[in-house]
Amino acid sequence: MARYLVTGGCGFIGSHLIERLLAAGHKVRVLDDLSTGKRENLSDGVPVTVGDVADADAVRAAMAGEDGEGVDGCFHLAAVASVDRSREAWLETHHANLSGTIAVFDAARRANPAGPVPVIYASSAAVYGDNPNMPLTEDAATRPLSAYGADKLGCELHARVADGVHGVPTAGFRFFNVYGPRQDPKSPYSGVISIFAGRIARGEPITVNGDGEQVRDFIFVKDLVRYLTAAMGHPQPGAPVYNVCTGRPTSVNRLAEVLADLSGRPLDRRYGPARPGDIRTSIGDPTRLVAAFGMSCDTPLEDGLRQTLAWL
Ligand code: NAD
Ligand code: UD2
Repeated sequence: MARYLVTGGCGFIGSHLIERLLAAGHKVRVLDDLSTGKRENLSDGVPVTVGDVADADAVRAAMAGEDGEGVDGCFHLAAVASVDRSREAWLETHHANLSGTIAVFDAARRANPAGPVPVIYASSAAVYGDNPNMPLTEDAATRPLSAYGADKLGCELHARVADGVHGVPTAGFRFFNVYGPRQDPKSPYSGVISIFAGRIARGEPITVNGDGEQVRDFIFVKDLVRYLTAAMGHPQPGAPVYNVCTGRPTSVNRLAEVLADLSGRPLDRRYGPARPGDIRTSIGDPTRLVAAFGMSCDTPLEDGLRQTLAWL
């Protein structure tokens, strides 16, 4: 049994991670400002501190725990997870997304008398920006187009400092497009799958941005959280980063058709203007991920979509 702090634990991905940690018998506590996360995403009894991850005192206190028992590691997922929000609220999202990450690394170096504790953190495929070299390997050039992507790249650079200068072991995961139950279908900042699934299930029209032939690499959330827990179990030196992806492309048009088919509803699809700055193609190469962890993101899209629809 280990004790972990999960920042952003009330969110979509955090809540699945916590489910897995609790099932394995670990003790978990959460730091979350509840800006998009919800307590209802977690089972009763998981202690939640409501606070800002960019508040260094709040992070230190959350790592120490109420009884001062400390932690064995931190999963850092708290962030403003929307590219659009990072355009609208540049400085505010920067505080959460980059300063918040530095606050976590900083607290991790003094979290235990025995020494620094590992931090497993969420990066993003957004670090690649418009790099056209598909599928993207971790060595592909990073050229973020958004404040969100720039801050996630900043997290990776500071992870190298955390590791090299302060002895904090880290692992960063460049999530591609994550989907699954508990991704908010009502938020305009949510992922395309939850938005489409919610609207199709309610018999409402969907809007495809642009021609719908843009493609994404969709990963099911339950596949993803296995890597986070595995990385915590085997911290590696050198601040490694890993793509979390399937290597399989799906267009937005195809996604809409499969969702309509699975939910048994007619597809009312309308086409709107392309989203400014939208990336045309995003496909990751999972080779490094599979080599390091010995497992791939293997839930077929249809299965993951069925589970997502069943949750609505
Ligand atoms: P989410 O919005 O459901 O979860 C983020 C959580 O962080 C929420 O509970 C929110 O309340 C909390 N939070 C936000 N700002 C905070 C702050 N300043 N202080 C404390 N808590 C704060 O989003 P998610 O999809 O679960 O994302 C989790 C992580 O994965 C994020 O770091 C995100 O950038 C990253 N990510 C997600 C995707 C995706 O496809 N969903 C893709 C790439 C990366
Ligand atoms: C996702 C992540 C982002 C970042 C990025 C990495 C979400 C919400 N965002 O951004 O955090 O990590 O990947 O590159 O998961 N679309 C429509 N209609 C809609 C909604 C979306 O056509 O109603 C299109 C959208 O224009 C885009 C595609 O669907 O072409 C995917 O959009 P998204 O917002 O789900 O994800 P993305 O790839 O912009």
